[in-house]
Amino acid sequence: MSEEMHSGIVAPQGVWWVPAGEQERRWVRISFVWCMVLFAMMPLWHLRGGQNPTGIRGQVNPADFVARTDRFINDYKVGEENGFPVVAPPPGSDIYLLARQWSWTPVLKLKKGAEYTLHLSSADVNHGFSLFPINVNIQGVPGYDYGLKVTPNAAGDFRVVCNEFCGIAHHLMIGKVLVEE
Ligand SMILES: [Cu+2]
Repeated sequence: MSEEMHSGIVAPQGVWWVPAGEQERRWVRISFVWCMVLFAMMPLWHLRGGQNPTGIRGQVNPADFVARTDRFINDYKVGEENGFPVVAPPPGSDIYLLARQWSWTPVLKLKKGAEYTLHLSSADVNHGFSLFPINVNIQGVPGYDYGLKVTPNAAGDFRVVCNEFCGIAHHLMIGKVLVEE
């Protein structure tokens, strides 16, 4: 049988068991070294880059998280806005933000320079916490309490935008964080 004539039944005559040429080996070595560089960058950038928040994570029953958020609202409620409670917790306290289809509860009123422990979770599906116009991104996952030490370093009126598609009214899911001097 000639070399050109082959089918799925008769294996073509190959060359892949010939040892790799020097050029090919060089590229394999370069690729390997580059893989290692990228691999090392993950932990390195976590520590040096300061862009990955290190939080306190724990499991929580979604209904329990809703109850905790309600308690938090009852404790520190100062008003209402568009039917949503406005909550002004004291500095140093644990603050709760509940994501659900399709809202963020409550409106948080914080003090600039004060430290809080933010607890974020969802009552139903995955939501994305994105603080606008500042680049802060956290996931709100049902069943998990994502705790994060936060210190607002700028006063203003911020929006919380959901950046994880969560259903038909996802684009309307906008929360509010107020930071006072
Ligand atoms: Cu969404």
